Amino acid sequence: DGNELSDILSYVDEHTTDNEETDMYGIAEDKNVIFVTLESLQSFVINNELHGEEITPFLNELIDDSYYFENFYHQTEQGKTADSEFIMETSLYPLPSGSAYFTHSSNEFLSTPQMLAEEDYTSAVFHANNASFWNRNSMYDNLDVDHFYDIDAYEVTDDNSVGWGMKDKEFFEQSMKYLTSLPEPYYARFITLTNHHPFDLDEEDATIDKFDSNSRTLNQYFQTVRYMDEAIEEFFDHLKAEGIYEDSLIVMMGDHYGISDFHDRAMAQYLEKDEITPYDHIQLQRVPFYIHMPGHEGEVISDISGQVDVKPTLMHLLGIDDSHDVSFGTNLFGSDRKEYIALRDGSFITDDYIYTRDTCYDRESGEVEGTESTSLIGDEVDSTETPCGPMIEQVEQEMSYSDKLIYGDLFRFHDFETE
Ligand code: GP9
Ligand code: MN
Repeated sequence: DGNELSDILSYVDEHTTDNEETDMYGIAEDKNVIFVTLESLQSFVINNELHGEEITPFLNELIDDSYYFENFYHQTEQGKTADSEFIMETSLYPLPSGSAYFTHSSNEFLSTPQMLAEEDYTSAVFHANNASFWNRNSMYDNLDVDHFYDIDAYEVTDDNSVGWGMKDKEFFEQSMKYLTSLPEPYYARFITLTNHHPFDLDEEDATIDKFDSNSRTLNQYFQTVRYMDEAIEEFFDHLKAEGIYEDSLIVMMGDHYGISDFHDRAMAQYLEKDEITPYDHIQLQRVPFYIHMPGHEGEVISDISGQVDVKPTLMHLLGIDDSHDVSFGTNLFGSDRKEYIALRDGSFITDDYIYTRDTCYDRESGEVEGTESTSLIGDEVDSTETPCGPMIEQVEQEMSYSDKLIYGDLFRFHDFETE
């Protein structure tokens, strides 16, 4: 109802709307935006080694001339890739269960493609899978995506496929003819596929040896991650060859974890730890986030950040006023940021602490803050006894506001223009 909506709008106004001008504002104005979803890529492989070799040589080097966010968390739930898309196209949280792509695909949203259309951008999504997977075809119509290059746009053969479908190198190569035909400026989003569970790869494509543990999944993961690294490098080469690279803003984001806690023993072995604690588990939810703009040196940014921040950040770089948007993230280049990154299960990360499973950890050391006081008292979380306490309820409140917007389709009652 109307009152509910106005509560939510004032919350968002107070906590996430920021019109701060920074020297990054508008630096990518009118540029083509190329966004790459890095399937199942987790940050722990970046600048890390296996058998004494870099796992991701290209992505490691790319950090030198990109804005690279080393403490960027995925915020997805059961909707996995679809959730990651939903978050970055709307700056809302994904649903606690199921996926908004299926359950709320005809809701009213103010999406990134829609906001960019107002600036004369053409939007396109490239993904060599069936259009109906994750109900993308319906959702993309609703989000105002102009062109969806799905499996029918590609020549998929047994030879150029593995695991879930077309290999990423082929995918990028075959995408180029469509990309170059788009009217500029465009917002083109590429969703990769090869680095997907169970991480199968043809022997001829493997350029790093498997890991050796009790987890076949983790063992193979390093190989498909390396393959992705090479595919991205080739994609950059195509962009350069077509003269697209120089004038583009290239943004890349891991969509969600690839290795679940089912593989904790193997993961602990790889990370040379005794065990994977709940604190480690949260730290493993970091995924790479790159903003690469040719000609800009960039920097490694350690501030905590998350997928809800992508949309406001993009708008900021493009110089698009988004003060009318209802978003739960903040521009990553601003100084007036929210003080936590909330994960969908209620866990959260602040500058100093990590809260998960009723326990508050020191973010730096991973030590538990306080002792028994972090446990449940009756049915209530004793939220005053740890330094995380004050934020537990706010995070819950924020999630429930986001859920209410989606479940109630409340944007039907909101006029984004006149706010
Ligand atoms: C499917 C691909 C993978 O098209 O995006 O989806 P996921 O299983 O990672 O959610
Ligand atoms: Mn995925």
